[in-house]
Order: sequence, then C-alpha cells, then structure tokens
Amino acid sequence: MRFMKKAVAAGAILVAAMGGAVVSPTSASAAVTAPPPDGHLYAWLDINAGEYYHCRWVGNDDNWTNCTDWDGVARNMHDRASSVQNRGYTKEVNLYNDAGQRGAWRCLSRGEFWPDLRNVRFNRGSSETGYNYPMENRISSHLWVSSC
Ligand SMILES: [Ca+2]
Repeated sequence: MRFMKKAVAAGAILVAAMGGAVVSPTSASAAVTAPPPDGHLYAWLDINAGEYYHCRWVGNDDNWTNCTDWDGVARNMHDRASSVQNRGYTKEVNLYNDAGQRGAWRCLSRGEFWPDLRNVRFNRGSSETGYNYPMENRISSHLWVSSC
C-alpha cells in the first residue's frame, strides 16, 4: 500500500513536470499516466526519472554496462538504475539481477512505470541470485517478452 501511494504521488509530480494531464489512478498498475509509447525501455540513474542520466533500449541487452541515452551518448546503467519504464509498443520486459538474463527477475508490463526501485523487489526465480531483493541498483540485463 505504501508503495502504491508513493508511486501515485511520484507519478503525478512527474506528469505535471512534463506538462501532461494527471489522470486519476484506478489501480496500482494504472497509477501513472505514461508518455506515449516510443518502442523503448527506459532506465534512470535516480528515482522518479528525475535525473537526466538514463539509458533506453529498443532490443534486448545482456549487459547494461554499455548503453546509450536518447542523444546516443554512451552510459553505464549496470547495477545503477533507480527507476524504469516500459514505453514499448507491444511487449513486456523482464529485468534481471545479473548480466546475461540470469539471476532473479521481475516483469515490467507495457506502459508501466516504477518510479522508485527501492520499493520493488525481484519476484521471479525463487532459487536465483537476488530473489526478493529490492531492485534499485541491481538490474543488469533485460529481455523483451510476449507476456508477463
Ligand atoms: Ca541509482
């Protein structure tokens, strides 16, 4: 419950900052009004997407050490992301604790924004490294999937 409230508040601030309309949430997964899909997964260095430093991807990446932002500037997001958003057109995305799509993971649905990864835990792969750990500063790779 605490996470939902924080997510709603953070989302409202983010949307307001972006000049968009704030829509009342009807559920936890719809708590944030997402920007239009652009086919990318986004990860930011800080919570609430509040830091310019970010990476975005169209395809899969088995190691977030080398990634690029929207200007094509090389970045390193390995074990550093604090907020993520799926702006893909059709797919969900698995976010993994380890490089090579290994370790515990969690699936980020299409259109979903997790503004504070301190409050989100890896919830898949119960026997894998990182299971049930907060995801902040732990994500190392991702894989687009058809469904969560
Ligand atoms: Ca971080």
